[in-house]
Amino acid sequence: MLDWKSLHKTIDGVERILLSTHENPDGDGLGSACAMYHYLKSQGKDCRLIQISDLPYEYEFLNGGEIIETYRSDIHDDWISQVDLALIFDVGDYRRMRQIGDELESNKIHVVNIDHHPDLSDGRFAENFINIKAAATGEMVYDFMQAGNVPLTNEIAVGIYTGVMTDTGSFCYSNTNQKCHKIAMECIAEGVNTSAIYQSVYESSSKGRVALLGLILNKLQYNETGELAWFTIDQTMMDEAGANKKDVDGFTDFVRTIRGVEVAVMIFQNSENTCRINLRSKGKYVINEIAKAMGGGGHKLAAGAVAEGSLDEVLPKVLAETRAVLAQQNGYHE
Ligand SMILES: [Mn+2]
Repeated sequence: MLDWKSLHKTIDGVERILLSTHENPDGDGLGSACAMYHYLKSQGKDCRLIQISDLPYEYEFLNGGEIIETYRSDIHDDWISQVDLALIFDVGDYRRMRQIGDELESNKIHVVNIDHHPDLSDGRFAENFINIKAAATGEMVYDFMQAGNVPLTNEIAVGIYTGVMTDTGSFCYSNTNQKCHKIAMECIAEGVNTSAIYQSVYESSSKGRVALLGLILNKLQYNETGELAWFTIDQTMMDEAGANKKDVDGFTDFVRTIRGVEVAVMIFQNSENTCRINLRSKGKYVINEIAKAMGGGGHKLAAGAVAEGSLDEVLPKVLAETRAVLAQQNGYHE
């Protein structure tokens, strides 16, 4: 059991608190941070939720009161330099905070990691609250609230529910358990509109996103056994589809749904000299070692990395790593 009471104590003893999550934020990181934001505000804390990326359109519903800020050095550095405490949700790796992490480090801020990703022993977190058995970081925020007898308000419940819903693939993935459903029940009791959240997250594709999906499906590639499927995205495709960087989220999950595919890989050239790598497994193979080898990390069945280099440089490396893992593991079972 994690000592959530000690975290309550730490929070009670400070005034100014920064909340953040990883780049390209998802429903779990944002939902967890939002739930905590509303709790801290109710406690009269001076807190802000600042993260490094643009807010994905599908999570606008979390942003009532425009509480989610995108980091800008000129706007935020002064404030960040004065914080007493930073709470980081679902980050997986300290580096995935980018400049926010650098600011926290250079100002020697007490940074607390709240996460269900494996502990990377980064050393830059002053405290780690890690529970790799939790289906979502949102579940851990729920545990934190429980430990402090904090009643769930609607706003807190919306954040927690969003975390659990998105990280369990709407209560379908293998990490879904009774506790996830119990949390959902309590959130619904607080008036959370579950179908509205579902629609916001999964039924708000832009036309550019769908056009891009068409392009990637057209050039989807498979290995000899058909267990591995991969696709690449370059700027030409983005331009042709009229898509933006946020539009690529979820494509790897979709490719994993193909019958016979065990591992799906996306490689997206997201800047001149970096590629974003996304890996998804149905469960037969553990794929976070591949992400690690590429400088990233993640869960056993869902992981990613941002690697230096062009598509032509990164693709062969990722494929070689992935093929090696498939050959080595020859079928992994939990
Ligand atoms: Mn998560």
